[in-house]
Amino acid sequence: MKKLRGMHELYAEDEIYADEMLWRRKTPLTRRGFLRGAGLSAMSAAVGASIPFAKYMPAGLIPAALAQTDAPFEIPGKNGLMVLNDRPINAETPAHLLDDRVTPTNRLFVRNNGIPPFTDDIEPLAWRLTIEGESCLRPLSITLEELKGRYKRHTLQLQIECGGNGRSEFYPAAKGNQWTTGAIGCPEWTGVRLRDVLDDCGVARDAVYVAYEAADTHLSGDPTKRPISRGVPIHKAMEAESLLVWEMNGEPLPPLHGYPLRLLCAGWPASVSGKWLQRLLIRDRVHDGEKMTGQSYRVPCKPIEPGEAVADQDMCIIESMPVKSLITYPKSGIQHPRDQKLNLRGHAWAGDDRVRRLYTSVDFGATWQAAKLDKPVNRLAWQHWQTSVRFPADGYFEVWARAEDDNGESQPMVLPGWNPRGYLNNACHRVAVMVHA
Ligand SMILES: Nc1nc2c(c(=O)[nH]1)N[C@H]1C(S)=C(S)[C@@H](COP(=O)(O)O)O[C@H]1N2
Ligand SMILES: [Mo]
Repeated sequence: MKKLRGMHELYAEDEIYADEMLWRRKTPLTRRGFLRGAGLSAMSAAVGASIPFAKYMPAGLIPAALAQTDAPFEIPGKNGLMVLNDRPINAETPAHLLDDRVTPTNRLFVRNNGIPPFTDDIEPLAWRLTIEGESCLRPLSITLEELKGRYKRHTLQLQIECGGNGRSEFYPAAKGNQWTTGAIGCPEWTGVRLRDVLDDCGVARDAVYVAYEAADTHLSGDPTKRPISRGVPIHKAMEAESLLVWEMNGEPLPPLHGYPLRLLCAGWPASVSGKWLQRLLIRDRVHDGEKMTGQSYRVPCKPIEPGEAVADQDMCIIESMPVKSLITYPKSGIQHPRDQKLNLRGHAWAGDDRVRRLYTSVDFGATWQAAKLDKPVNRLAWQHWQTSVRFPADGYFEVWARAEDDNGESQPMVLPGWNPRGYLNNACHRVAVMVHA
């Protein structure tokens, strides 16, 4: 079930928590001031102007500009997202709001496993990244300012999709955020290549994995626990598109997306793209950090019956994500006149691979027609498609979209293999169209 809550409700329950969650503002004893940096920019963006007296603004105060509305709870700086959970904040984007070729910041889903660091505490240029680990030859500690100055900058459009996107459709139901289709986006990111930094540190011959540790804290408040620490094999870390980024869509990373520095390894479950990045470990083994083991981001190595138990040694870590697509226009449920063509468009992506064809159907998959499909702007960016269809009669129709990757793998029309945590649902996206005379 979708959870639509009002901002007032969140503030009424716990105003300090709401304030901290939304703006990452630390509540001073005086309960005043201190909102600056990215937290202040997030609030400014939400109210639509700079806030000259921000330093006097009491903690726990909903800006009146946002309070005087009955709209369901919106994460400030976001537009139209569905909130799935507010402890921690998780929100997804309805398909028709992902219509832009480059996902705007206000339309990118948010997935947090823990409590983000306080934005007020962060001096972005002094932020430190440490690189060490068993297979790191020359451990390095570098500030964000040095990182920006020392390595060549790259700007790429890279798609990130939560491994659990589509989870809500699995039966028996899987625990976790009940994502429908909206935990995906493809913004433009700016940073340096991870491999340029790793080369500087020296990667030993026995290196197997590169892992991240970050500044967010465990929901329980226990400082000895981490919310998440994942990683990728060396070959993925060394790809030209694996980046350490500080900008999204030409602006500093927003607080909820990893300000001031994050890792981005596109095409894999987005959980490998560590936010609030503090430490990289070059490991001589498969990383064994939080959410690398057990059922987290792992699926049965061989297909199983829905609901069947799987032994730990039969679970495999998810790597490249499967081929998938979205219909971003029209919005599901529209009315359409029968004598007119209906234009359709959307995006398609295929993990490390490329999409080679996109088909649509208006007869529940009985027949398919090929759409026009663009090449990706750069490797690991999603690809745009468009086509138009006619309807033979009045009544209820569904438009289905199905992508096929370069290996000939196609999206399934029904649910793919059940797995305990409900990962990797790449079933075809569908929208409803009511055709009338
Ligand atoms: N430090 C840290 N990095 C993290 C997470 C987190 O909770 N903490 N969540 C991961 C998961 S599960 C996902 S899907 C993506 C979500 O990225 P976004 O919130 O920028 O869309 O961040 C990943 N990186
Ligand atoms: Mo995720």
